[in-house]
Amino acid sequence: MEFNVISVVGLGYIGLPTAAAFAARRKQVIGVDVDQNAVETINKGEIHIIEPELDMLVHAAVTQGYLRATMTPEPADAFLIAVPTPFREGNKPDLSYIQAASRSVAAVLKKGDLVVLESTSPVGATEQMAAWMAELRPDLSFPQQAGENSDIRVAHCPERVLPGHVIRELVENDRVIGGMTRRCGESARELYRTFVHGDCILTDARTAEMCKLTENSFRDVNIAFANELSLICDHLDINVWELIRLSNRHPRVSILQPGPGVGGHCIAVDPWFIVDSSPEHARLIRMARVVNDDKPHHVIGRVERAARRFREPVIACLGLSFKADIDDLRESPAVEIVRELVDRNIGHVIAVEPNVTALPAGLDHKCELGQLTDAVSRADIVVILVDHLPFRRLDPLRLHDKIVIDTRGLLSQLQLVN
Ligand code: SAJ
Repeated sequence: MEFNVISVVGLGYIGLPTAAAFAARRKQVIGVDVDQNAVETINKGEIHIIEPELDMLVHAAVTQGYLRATMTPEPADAFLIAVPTPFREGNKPDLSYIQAASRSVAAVLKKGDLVVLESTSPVGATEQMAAWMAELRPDLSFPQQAGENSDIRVAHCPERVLPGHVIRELVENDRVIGGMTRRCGESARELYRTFVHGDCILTDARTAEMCKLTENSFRDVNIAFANELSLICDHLDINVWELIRLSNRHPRVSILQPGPGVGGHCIAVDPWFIVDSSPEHARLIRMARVVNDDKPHHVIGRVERAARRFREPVIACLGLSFKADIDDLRESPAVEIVRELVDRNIGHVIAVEPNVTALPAGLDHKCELGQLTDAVSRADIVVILVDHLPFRRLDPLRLHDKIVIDTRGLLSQLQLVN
């Protein structure tokens, strides 16, 4: 099967780099998005999201004529669906974006086409997507109706790239490909081999769906273990960072790092898809979510207790993004903590976030966006929320007369370095 024209539906953090990766291999790529601004920006050869190296790739792809964006799907040989799968009330997965995307694609499908779901999805979503498309196209056969002989092939191939390293990981990471039938999987594998250097391993769609959820839940459970240790160590007056460093000297122990909580749109969301599918069995996975979601409140409590020592405390909060050296503030525990400190009027809060030029809505009029050196020198309390590079370079002497609440273990690294 030859894939000359590839359509990527959803031009966000995953879809746009994927579209650019195909275009860089000289495939004709049609990007589809409902956001007019995204479509216009891409067609100018520019990007609407921040990811290292992506701007150059997209610029080259558009100017050389391999990539263009549109708001409505057009015929293609393969369609990749990379739209968000958030959760709605009650931590239930919201498949409405997948439903809308697959229905819009169904309208332009022709015999022999491949449709791949890339969005992280609960188990059964790929079959559901195929059912939605089949409803609209009774003239075509789908794998659930015709098995290996279907007109349309359908597969799930979850993305696994780390924000900030997307371009490299897209090419190097192994891919798990779950076909609704063997031929569906083989067809998707051929498509991904266009740019993937890692192994492309075949399985069924349900296993591929569960595999992605498992990877992120594994990380969530392990971070919860570290976060729980940090609470126990606070209580017992033990340095958790030293404890973890020492424990990790054991050849079969590898504990992750505690933090102010777990942020981002993946690890804090995906485990709920497992809990929702199998609530009576997913006890540990649910509890890990609860432990990690609770961590910001513990940090706020510590700041509140420290602030009682001052009449008008000045609190410098270092970092707002959900992890180091990125500008993404969405679902960030650091933002949650700063917002709560400000709302409770605990003191004068100065937020330091070197990767943004303005505070997010809701914080902009309530706290100051400061510079590192100035904020630290004015502060009574310094709360380290993100381990950004400039913070890792901070001279620990600047902190000697401050109360430091260090959620990232930066201080223990600084003391080791100096
Ligand atoms: N965190 C800790 N302690 C740690 C590691 C992380 O507190 O030891 C926190 C971070 O500060 C951050 C959150 O966890 O708030 C998530 O960060 P992350 O770097 O672990 O992961 P993400 O959300 O940026 O990307 C994850 C990745 N999944 C895994 O590593 C299993 C990535 O490969 C996935 O593609 C991505 O989710 C996704 O899109 O699902």
